[in-house]
Amino acid sequence: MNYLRRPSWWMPDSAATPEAVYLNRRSLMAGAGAGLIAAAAPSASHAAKPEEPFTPAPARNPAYADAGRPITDEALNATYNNFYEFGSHKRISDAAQRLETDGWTIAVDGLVEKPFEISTDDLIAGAPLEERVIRHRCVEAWSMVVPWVGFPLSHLVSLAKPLSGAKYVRFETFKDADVARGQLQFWYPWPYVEGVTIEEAANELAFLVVGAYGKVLHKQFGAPIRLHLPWKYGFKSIKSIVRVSFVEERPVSFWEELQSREYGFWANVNPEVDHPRWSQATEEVLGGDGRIPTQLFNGYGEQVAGLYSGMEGVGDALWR
Ligand SMILES: Nc1nc2c(c(=O)[nH]1)N[C@H]1C(S)=C(S)[C@@H](COP(=O)(O)O)O[C@H]1N2
Ligand SMILES: [Mo]
Repeated sequence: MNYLRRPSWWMPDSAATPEAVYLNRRSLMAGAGAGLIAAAAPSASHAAKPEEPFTPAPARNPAYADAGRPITDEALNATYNNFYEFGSHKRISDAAQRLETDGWTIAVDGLVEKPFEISTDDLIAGAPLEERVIRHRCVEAWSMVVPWVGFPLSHLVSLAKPLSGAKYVRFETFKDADVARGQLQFWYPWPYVEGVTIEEAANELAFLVVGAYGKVLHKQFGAPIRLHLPWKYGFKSIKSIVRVSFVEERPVSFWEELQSREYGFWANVNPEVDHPRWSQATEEVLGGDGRIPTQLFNGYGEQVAGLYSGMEGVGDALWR
């Protein structure tokens, strides 16, 4: 089990520092950059509302400063979304404004030392925040590049202190059909569920997103907190998370439950394994001018290929 291991570029060491000192040092560092007095620096996005500026602005991680293509236009991205809770089409951004993120909490439970509930405000205030410019590849064969603000999922895993029997991490989205009218579509298996292995959760690319484009996360992007797994098809990147469970059995995700032949558990991006109904060889860049070749693991093989060594026997399931 190596989920406490930090990537080589890791700087803060909260484990070796009392939490208060650690938090203070973060404000100090951020404040110094902006020419502010540390004590006057606001705590990270405390009680901030979606689309307000993210203050203090987390530093861009130099390892993920350039996605090799331009950042997708914010206005375009913010009006082209998959969020079936608000409708089974791309124009859900208005409907998603019904989402209320004040007082949002996440339950952390299952095979952990001690289950707990934490507000997203507290979680964010204690997290090693950074910005990453990252590629996203939807299983529908379109893609985008987003400057996400967030922190590695491994931070939440270490807070959770999973027991040795925990093999998978299961994520769940809110369920409230009064807010999310798409949830009246009873043939979908609400709530939206996703999952990863504990090893995938420890990978430096597995990211919990709480902001985008320098702002507190837009509602349509899955406020106040969503996952992003850039080497997997977009449906794995579950939005508006309310529960994170550490479990022994492999979770069955929303799309797998609906159509397991088309949407599997692994869903790693691979241009050579087609979706049963369309090719995955190329992708349409959102706001771009035409199709480009799709890359194995969406171009993030260096970070994640090792997770799947020796898994050839899994066959196409690894790729859809
Ligand atoms: N809860 C929830 N999460 C979700 C979805 C959804 O419908 N509901 N759609 C997924 C899909 S298919 C994609 S491509 C991305 C889209 O994220 P975006 O709208 O920020 O581009 O969110 C993923 N997360
Ligand atoms: Mo998607």
